[in-house]
Amino acid sequence: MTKGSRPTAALASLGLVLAAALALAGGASQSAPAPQGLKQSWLRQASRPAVASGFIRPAQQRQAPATRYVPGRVVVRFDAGLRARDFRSLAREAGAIAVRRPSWADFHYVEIPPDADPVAAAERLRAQPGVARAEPDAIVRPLWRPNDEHFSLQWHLQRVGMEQAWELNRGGSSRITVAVIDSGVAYTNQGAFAQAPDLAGTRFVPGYDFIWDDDVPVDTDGHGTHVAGTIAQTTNNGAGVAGIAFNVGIMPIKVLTSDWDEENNAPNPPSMSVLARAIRFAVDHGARVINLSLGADTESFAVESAIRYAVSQGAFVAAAAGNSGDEGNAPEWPGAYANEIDGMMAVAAVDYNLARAPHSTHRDYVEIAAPGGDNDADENGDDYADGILQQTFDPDFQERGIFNRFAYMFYQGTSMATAHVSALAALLMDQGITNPAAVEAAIKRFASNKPSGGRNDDIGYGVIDPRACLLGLGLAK
Ligand SMILES: [Ca+2]
Ligand SMILES: [Ca+2]
Ligand SMILES: [Ca+2]
Ligand SMILES: [Ca+2]
Repeated sequence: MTKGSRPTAALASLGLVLAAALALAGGASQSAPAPQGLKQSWLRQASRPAVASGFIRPAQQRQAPATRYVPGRVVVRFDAGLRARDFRSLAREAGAIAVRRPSWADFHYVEIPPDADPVAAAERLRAQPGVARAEPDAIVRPLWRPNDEHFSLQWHLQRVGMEQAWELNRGGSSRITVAVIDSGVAYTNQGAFAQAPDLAGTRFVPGYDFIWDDDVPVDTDGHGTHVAGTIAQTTNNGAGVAGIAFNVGIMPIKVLTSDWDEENNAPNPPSMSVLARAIRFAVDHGARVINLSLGADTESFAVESAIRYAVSQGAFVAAAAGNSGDEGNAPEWPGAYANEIDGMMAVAAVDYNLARAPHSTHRDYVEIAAPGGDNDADENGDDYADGILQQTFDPDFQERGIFNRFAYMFYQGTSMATAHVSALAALLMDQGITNPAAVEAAIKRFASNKPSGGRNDDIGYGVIDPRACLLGLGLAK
């Protein structure tokens, strides 16, 4: 057991330990002009809820760099009918060294001294009679960068190269469903429950609430909403933050409880048998990826059997390695099954430097690592804790049983790392890998920061490298 003192093997989420360093109130009125006063523009620490820790500095790191040009060259189209001899002399008069026509082009390269200003040279050439068009040869930046307001604070996406990976697969597609088996997700507006504003454009497919035995698996904790955000937060909507596989469908399934669920006498405990049933539900309802950001401290044949069923049916399973790396390093199940099951991976958490985060459990079942954050550090110097940033409940309200107020929260944990791996698996599935064992093999093979000897207990086979994975798949095709 990671939490509480239940008599049976109770499940606990593996992400809330030291969840900290919050941000911005979101809420239903997120896009309205500062209706909630200071909270709209101030960040604050979870442990110091009333104290602002600094302003968000939007766009500072997101401004596009000044346009750059290929040196020594202007791209020119001469007037039709102009002879080669004519445009050579014409170009020389404008300070050019040579003229040549590249293949597959309806233009010429006019070569200029490498230290000459290509913008000015293009202008001079344009002024020449006989020149129809002339332009400096701007460098193409292949990187698509989502326009979400706080993407610059999501170091965990940038450090694993998501901008480059999105060039190959921009967020997957609705063909793939990822089951988030967790504390529920703030995915819908219903009664006192609200959808997180930055999930408004996210696709959801029907799930189930195994705690309350109903088909509205809303979150009462915030953990599942945060995890779902890393996988498929509404992205490139100009607001909030980004997720990795933002076009997939999320299937919210509730198996974890909050204090609120317990105080209100939820009929079912967050147990391993409940988890086993939830996994089978997800598989039988079409989930291709199953995210398990949770754990218990004992084995369960029921859960192991459900996971083996999942991979046999073509569903990839990602499970958290555990958060006791600096507190006894005890194993967690189901994560501890992962090294015996092809198509299921146990995920360790790394910090900004892509080294094992102190909390991340380091045992022989760890197979891969992904950013899980370290809220005690600020290695990237952005004045915020190095946690994983997503939108979820504002804890000041959540702890009072109010589930319609949201904030951007830096969480840390192997839960957060696991969500990165699930999302990558979803992109690979979307690319056409249908076998979960092949997904696992690709994620391992194309990992970055591989440890010497190929594997260690800290980070398994290395840190996920989404671009290399997707590219490797393409080359193999
Ligand atoms: Ca419910
Ligand atoms: Ca967003
Ligand atoms: Ca495995
Ligand atoms: Ca930081």
